[in-house]
Order: sequence, then structure tokens, then C-alpha cells
Amino acid sequence: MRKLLGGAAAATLLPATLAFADQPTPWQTRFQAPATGIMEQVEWFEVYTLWFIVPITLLVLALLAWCIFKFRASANPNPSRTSHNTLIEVIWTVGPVVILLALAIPSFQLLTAQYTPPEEPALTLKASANQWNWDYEYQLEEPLTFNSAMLQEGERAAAGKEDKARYPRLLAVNNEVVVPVGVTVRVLVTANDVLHAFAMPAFGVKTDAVPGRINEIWFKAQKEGLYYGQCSELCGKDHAFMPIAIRVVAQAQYDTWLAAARTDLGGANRALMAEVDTDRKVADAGN
Ligand SMILES: [Cu+2]
Repeated sequence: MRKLLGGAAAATLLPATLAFADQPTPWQTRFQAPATGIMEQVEWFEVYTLWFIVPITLLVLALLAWCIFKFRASANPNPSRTSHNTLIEVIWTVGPVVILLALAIPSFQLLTAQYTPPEEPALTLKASANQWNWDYEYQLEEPLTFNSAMLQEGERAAAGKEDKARYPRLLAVNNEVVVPVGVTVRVLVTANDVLHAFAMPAFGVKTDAVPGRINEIWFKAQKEGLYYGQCSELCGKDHAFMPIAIRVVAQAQYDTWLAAARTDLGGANRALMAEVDTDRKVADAGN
């Protein structure tokens, strides 16, 4: 049911071209298309909550308008002295309790799910925030570490990232995080200097990056693509310029990239880009 609602909402609200890359679009008012089951649930819960918020707001507005009109001084010069009404007092006590329960139960279920990976994560990444870039560490037998910073306009040509639709200004980075599709990934988030936050809207994850402390989140990306997020805690003058980019690829592509990245990260990234961006052009042409 939740998946159905989430999927239907995503299909109607987002153009098909976003199937590959998830990033904010101009004048966007809704969420980015969900790429994880958690984000589908977040989207479902948001719509579910609106079914309470909108009618309550309209009811209160209508009651206010009715009272203002009907009981105005000119129409109602002698106000009633009524001060109690048992029935209405029971209704306005029990009603909100029922509404709060209906909101709290799915809310706590979702919160629990967000902190409970469905299985032991196959891959653990450490993301350490700096003013104003990210250090990533793949916690493998032989760890892989690299820094990821916002792509400068002057670096586009050398990096082969001239396509601004795929590598948007202020969101594209020099070195993307690469993870395999359909795999549960644990992310340990911390910071080296001040408070930052790791946020990836399409995955439904966001957590503070706190110096001296590790916060754990997880995601399981269900579709391949290039996903963008940003630091979401005001961390200084370049807070707006420390994006997060995660490339979700097939397991085989990930394995190839990982093997190559150990010796030549730039080369591994370019090879992977050439492969997935070509696939994408072919798919676009076919549409
Ligand atoms: Cu930051």
C-alpha cells in the first residue's frame, strides 16, 4: 500500500528524465523521486499527514469565520453565558487523542525503520565533514579513502563534466561516492571541525556530523543513478558549497571501479563515468 502510493505519487509528479539522476529541479515543491524504501515511506507518511492537517486547518478556519460572522456584536448584542458543554468537551479531548495516535504510530514505525537496517550492511562508509568538503573512507580489509569537494567551473572540461544537467553547478563534485545498487550501506557520519550534516534527500537520510562523535545511518538504493545532497547544517561561509554526490551502479561496475580506484581514483571515476553516461545517452535516445 505504502509503496503503491509512493510510486504513484512519484510517477505523476516527476518527469521521466529524472529517472536516472536525482537532484532538485527549478520551482520544485515536492520531494525528489525516492530511491530507497525508506524515502518511499517518508513520502507516504507526508501525504498521510496532510490528510489530517488540511481538513483540520479548513475546519478551524470555517469555525472561526462562522463565529466571527454569526456572533458579531451587531447581530448578537446579548451574548450567551454558556460556559460548559459536556458533549463538546469530550469530543475536543478524545478527537485530538485519536488523531495524535493515528499520527504517532506510523511515525514511530518509520523512525524505527530509519535506524534499523534490514540486514547487516555489506558495506560501511565513513563520511567525515570538513569546512568545506567531505572525506570518505570505505571500511574494507584494505580501506579506500578520498576527498570529495564541489566541482569548480574551471574543472569541468578536465573532469569531462561539461553536461550541466547531469553535473549541476553547486551540486557536482570532483569525486563521487560509488556504491552498488540493492546493497545495504552503512554510513558513519562525523566531522573534523564544526557541526555539519549529511543529507541525501532521495534516500531519506539526514544526520548531523558532530566532531568527536559518530552518527550512523543506512540506505539501500533501489535504482542506479547519480544522487545529490548537501551539507544541511550551517557550518560557515562555504556551507552552501559542500555538496554530496553518490553514484549508484551495478555490482560489477562497482567492483571494477573499486579495484581501479585504489591506485588511480581519477582514472577509475572517468572510466565509470564513460560507461554509465554512455548507457544513459543510449537510454535517453531510446525514449
Ligand atoms: Cu557543512
